[in-house]
Amino acid sequence: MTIRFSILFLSIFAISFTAQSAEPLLGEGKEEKTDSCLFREGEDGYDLWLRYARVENESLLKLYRERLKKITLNPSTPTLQAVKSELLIALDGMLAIEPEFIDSGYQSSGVVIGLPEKFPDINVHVSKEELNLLGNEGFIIRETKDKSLIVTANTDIGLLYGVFRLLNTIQQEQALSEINIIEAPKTKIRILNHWDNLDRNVERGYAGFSLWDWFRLPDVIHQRYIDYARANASIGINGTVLTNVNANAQILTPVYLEKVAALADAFRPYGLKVYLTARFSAPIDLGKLPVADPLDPQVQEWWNKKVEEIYTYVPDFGGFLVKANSEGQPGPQDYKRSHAEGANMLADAVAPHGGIVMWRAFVYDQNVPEDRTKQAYNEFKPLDGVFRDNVIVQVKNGPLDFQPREPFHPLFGALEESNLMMEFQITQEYLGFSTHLVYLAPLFEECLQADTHAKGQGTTVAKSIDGSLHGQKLTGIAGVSNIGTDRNWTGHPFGQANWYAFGRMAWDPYLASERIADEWIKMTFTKDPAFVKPVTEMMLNSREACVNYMTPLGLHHIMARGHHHGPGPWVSGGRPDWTALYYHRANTDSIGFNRTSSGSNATGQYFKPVAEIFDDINTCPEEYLLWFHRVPWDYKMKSGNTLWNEMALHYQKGVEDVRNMQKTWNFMESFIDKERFMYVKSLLQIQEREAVWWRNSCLLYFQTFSNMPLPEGVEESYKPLEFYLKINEIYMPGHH
Ligand code: BDP
Repeated sequence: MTIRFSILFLSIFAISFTAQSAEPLLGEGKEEKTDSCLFREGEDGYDLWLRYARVENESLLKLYRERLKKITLNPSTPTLQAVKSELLIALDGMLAIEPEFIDSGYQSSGVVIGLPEKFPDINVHVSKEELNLLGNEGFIIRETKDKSLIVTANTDIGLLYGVFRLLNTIQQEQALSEINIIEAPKTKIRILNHWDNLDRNVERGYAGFSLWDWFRLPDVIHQRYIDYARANASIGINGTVLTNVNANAQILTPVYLEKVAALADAFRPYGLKVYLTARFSAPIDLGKLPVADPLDPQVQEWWNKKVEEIYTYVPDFGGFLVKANSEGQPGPQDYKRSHAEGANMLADAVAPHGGIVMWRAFVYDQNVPEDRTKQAYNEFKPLDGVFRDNVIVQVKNGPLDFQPREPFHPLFGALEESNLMMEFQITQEYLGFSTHLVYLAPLFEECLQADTHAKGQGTTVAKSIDGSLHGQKLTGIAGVSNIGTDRNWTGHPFGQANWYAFGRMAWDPYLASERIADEWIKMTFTKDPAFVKPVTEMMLNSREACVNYMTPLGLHHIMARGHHHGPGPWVSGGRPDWTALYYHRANTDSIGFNRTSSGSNATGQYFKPVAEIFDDINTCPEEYLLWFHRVPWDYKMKSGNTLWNEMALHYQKGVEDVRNMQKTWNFMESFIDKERFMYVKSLLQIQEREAVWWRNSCLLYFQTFSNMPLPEGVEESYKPLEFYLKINEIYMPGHH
């Protein structure tokens, strides 16, 4: 099987370059095929949600086989060749058939995949209005009156997305009769941000090294690049930023651009555009100019030329992602220019080529005497409306930094005249790295469904980023990737669910976490309800478990210094806004950061009534209590417990929830392959141990302030605080 698919895949790319298959393909692993099921003894997780396991329902299998044995599809472009090879893999796996492909002609009762302009008969079944709704990436899957199944779109990429959706429907064993799906993505840019360095270390990467084998590029095109593009296309991700936001200007030199071009060629059939990070000082670093001042004509000229050069390598280059004047990165403020002046200068360089600039709002400075969580809003709100049309401001979901729980960022809803996109972190820098099972969709959903009240009730964050609130034309969602060279891509098998969920929610920010988990489990493990139901529940609860054992009740930024692995509520000294003390401010009376109108007034950055709700300790949701309020240890919580007891009980609950996850998982052994079962089981052991580590460290430490005993039901630590304080810094991935 492997060899046959190699040939197929490679034929797609033979047009533009010579490809070599250096790594095994999807579908590896010991397989034992029977007619009705595909049982895999050892699965290493490489196949992701594209395992294409055999359909188990006999009657559906028959219907599918009948339906898909003949497919009209003219593979006249690299994208349509990709469609064809995907169908061959998928239908071999799911139905054990090799369909007959017909280049032209409309067949009633068969399957037709094509653009209406190529297959005029499709127009009988699809209206112009419907096609208008689809834009460049949407699709229609429809069973027509004459019982043919059509997949149509305005572009080849739309067809590819449509076919992936069709395959997804079969993977979930849903009926095709009367199927009628019309879908278009709700955001334009759905993009992964790789924080990958040129030496292949991945900043905050916990799944091995960078996928991009710069040393062997452009000659060697690993099969993994293509499988990466397939996986992204299958969930509608249409862009990838190859390099770290803490940027290295070398990526903009010809030696690297040639390599970037090879990746772009490999990804192009799958609709995946390549973007790069731009180091703001590149005109100095590479161009030997004395300054990088955005208003200096020489600097503008340098970027114009550089961009022109990039487009000679990558004609459909997407544009730049920029981190400027943040955490030591150079930027326009080095020359007393604003973020808008910096962004617009780059935007003018890429505009003639159709490129965009994603300018990050993650800016803060220890020299600014202001609550760090307020600084981005203070910088960017006054610049609203000043950015060029091809600039999009990229805002992290919360105002601090990807914590297990944060309130939504006050810039959502507040930027009315500038394009605005979301940045989520898929890699679990603050949620247990790739050893903790934490399903992030509930975190994404909580933020997307938060009500900004920017234009009254119901103006959710989702509406502020899909353009429906303020009518922005350029919209998007970025996710900091959790992918690396680990055989299973994400380190933790359940980390794959976070990549999957990110893509699904970028396509449709209104999707529910539960539905996404259900889809993912069925495609990744098994459709057996006795597995799907408990594992869905386990996943849905896992993020709250993590919040509980790490940062309950609005605590934040109490992780270890530098590598951020494990607890560090005692971290002090050095730059204050990188310590834990700056954020929890515990003393013998109270704990928490007063961000109300009597404190830093961060609450004032929100619209009413959100501002008032957060401002008042009686109405502030308890999950954000210590984020916004300074609270005495004996404060009475809604449950009747004191704050101290409540905090301790939350920590305990986090640990117990992980133990329950272990119990759930132990029952799952008979449903799936041994390899993934055992691997997840071992990882859950680590998670339990580290949940206890977090609980004990935080409670022992905070107890030195509260001076209160642990309430009943909370386990005492066997080890003293000194033990935890002394846990040595050991090498941690993602940090160096
Ligand atoms: C922080 C990470 C740091 C990133 C930064 C960013 O610790 O490595 O460079 O975010 O988003 O959370 O730029």
